[in-house]
Amino acid sequence: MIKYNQIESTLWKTTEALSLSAESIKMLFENKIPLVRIEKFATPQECEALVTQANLLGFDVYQNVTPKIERIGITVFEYNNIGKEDYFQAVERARKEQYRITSASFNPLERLMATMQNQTGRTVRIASESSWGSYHAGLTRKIEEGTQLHIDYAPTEQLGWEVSKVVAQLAWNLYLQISLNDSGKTYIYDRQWHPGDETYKLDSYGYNNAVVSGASSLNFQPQVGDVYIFNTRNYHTVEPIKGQRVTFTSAIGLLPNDEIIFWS
Ligand SMILES: O=C(O)CCC(=O)C(=O)O
Ligand SMILES: [Fe+2]
Repeated sequence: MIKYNQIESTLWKTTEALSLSAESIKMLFENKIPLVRIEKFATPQECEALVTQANLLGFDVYQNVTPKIERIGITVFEYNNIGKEDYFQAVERARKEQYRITSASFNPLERLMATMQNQTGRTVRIASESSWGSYHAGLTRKIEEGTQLHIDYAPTEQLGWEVSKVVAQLAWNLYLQISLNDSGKTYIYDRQWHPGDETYKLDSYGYNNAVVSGASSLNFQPQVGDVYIFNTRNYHTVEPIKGQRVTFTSAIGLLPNDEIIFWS
């Protein structure tokens, strides 16, 4: 029986990134490993074409988030305050915007979902709700000033949304444009969120560093074209970069019936 609610630190059996397989994804959901990496998921040309289109379309900034994070696409995180109805009304427009970016190159979301389906043999689909329809999945995102220490975990953050039924949550990021100068690394801690942690919460999403004191961590410097997948119930942070840092990303959740869902 898989235990998703273990909260002890030092659960990881390795500090290496593993390649994508049914087994590595299972271990990532269980927080037994820190990272899955798909090398050369996309070519430099494919990534560059996505960035060119995204820049033509223009990025919006995340609401209520400091330091600044820019994105194209909509997030349940931001619509928590605005309302679920508005989120589902915005889905179609977000999908059209995404098509304008991906039609000039390729659709990273479709490629990743197909890869996951092939590797895991599980049902892989976009999250949906019977009364509202499909969620949006896939952001083009710029994190250049870094993030606060945070988690992304629908069972605590998206109460009242169907995605809150997931029993484990990951994020995948395809790195589209990265200035390689030893900055902009992603740090992941071997410490998962649990309810008592809310006393460490600082604002809309950041947590005090004390919450990870004593926990082991790892960091990685992404390369253009690579996908990294990690468990976002684990505290994580992105350091500021000197230059550009653009990704294509979404959340991945595991439902109790073993289906894998994607949303943003
Ligand atoms: O950009 C990254 O490396 C990770 C960003 C992040 O916090 C996430 O994908 O949940
Ligand atoms: Fe995150």
